[in-house]
Amino acid sequence: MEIRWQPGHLVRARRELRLLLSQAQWVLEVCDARAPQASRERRLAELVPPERRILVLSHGDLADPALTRRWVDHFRAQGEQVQVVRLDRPTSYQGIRRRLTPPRPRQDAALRGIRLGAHVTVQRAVVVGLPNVGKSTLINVLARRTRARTEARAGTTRGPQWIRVSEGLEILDTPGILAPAGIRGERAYLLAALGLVSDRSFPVWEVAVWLVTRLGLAGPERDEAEEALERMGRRWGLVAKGGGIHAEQTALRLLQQFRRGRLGRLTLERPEPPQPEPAASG
Ligand SMILES: Nc1nc2c(ncn2[C@@H]2O[C@H](COP(=O)(O)OP(=O)(O)OP(=O)(O)O)[C@@H](O)[C@H]2O)c(=O)[nH]1
Ligand SMILES: [Mg+2]
Repeated sequence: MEIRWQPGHLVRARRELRLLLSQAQWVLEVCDARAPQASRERRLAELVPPERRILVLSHGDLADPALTRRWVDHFRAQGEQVQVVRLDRPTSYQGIRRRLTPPRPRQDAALRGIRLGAHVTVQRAVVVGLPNVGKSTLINVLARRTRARTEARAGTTRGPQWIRVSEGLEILDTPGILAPAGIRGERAYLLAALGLVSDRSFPVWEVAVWLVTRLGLAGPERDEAEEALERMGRRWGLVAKGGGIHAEQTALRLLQQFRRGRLGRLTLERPEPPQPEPAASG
């Protein structure tokens, strides 16, 4: 399977990545805790050293907690600064704010009460990551209000946008930036299952069959996964006139259930050395 999706605003944003990175001291690299390796923006580690970069694992509420701990250990062992966040627990974002804003200079007793405007230095951070990983949401939680538009659909943020999060902190929201060539192999299935690319850019039935097998909802054979999907379609009443199920609707329903955590807290990747991607042909 290969994902084919190149919206114009993402192509532009990719070209501007280097320029964006040069505009801030900090880079917040957001990935999805349910597939932290596959959902990372791979060129970032080469472009920005770990001292300037915080790896944010979003959707911590939907990921398997034990596997999330293993992923955190795995990334820390590689020298990364890591923070796991979850939308249902705003305090989980505090560690990011602490790292980004240096302690204020201690006020001299004699000066207390005088506004020390000159001492307030503004920290700037740029948020980057694949589409729909939760970049704008992260900014909104840190700003404690809705400043950036968010949606459960890949490709929501159209262009870079500076957002003032607090007195000493400004964050640049950016559109998700995908690798240039078509994404292939296992990574394509992982990104598709998580909804990090448009649902129109991949064959949904194929991804649903893969997910059923991956989650162990049926035996390892393709037939078994397809039969399990048939049963789900019937249970959901997605039956066509001829008596067969609406395959596409059934597949999408399963993907939605997984993405919303209705199947439980599930992580699709285990921390192991990354597999090399199959070489692009033609
Ligand atoms: N459950 C849960 N949902 C989250 C979390 N973070 C973000 N979301 C949801 O994920 C969806 C995508 O979030 P956005 O902030 O729009 O993602 P983005 O990276 O800005 O997406 P683009 O602008 O399309 O690149 C939204 O529906 C958010 O509510 C989280 O920690 N937990
Ligand atoms: Mg966004």
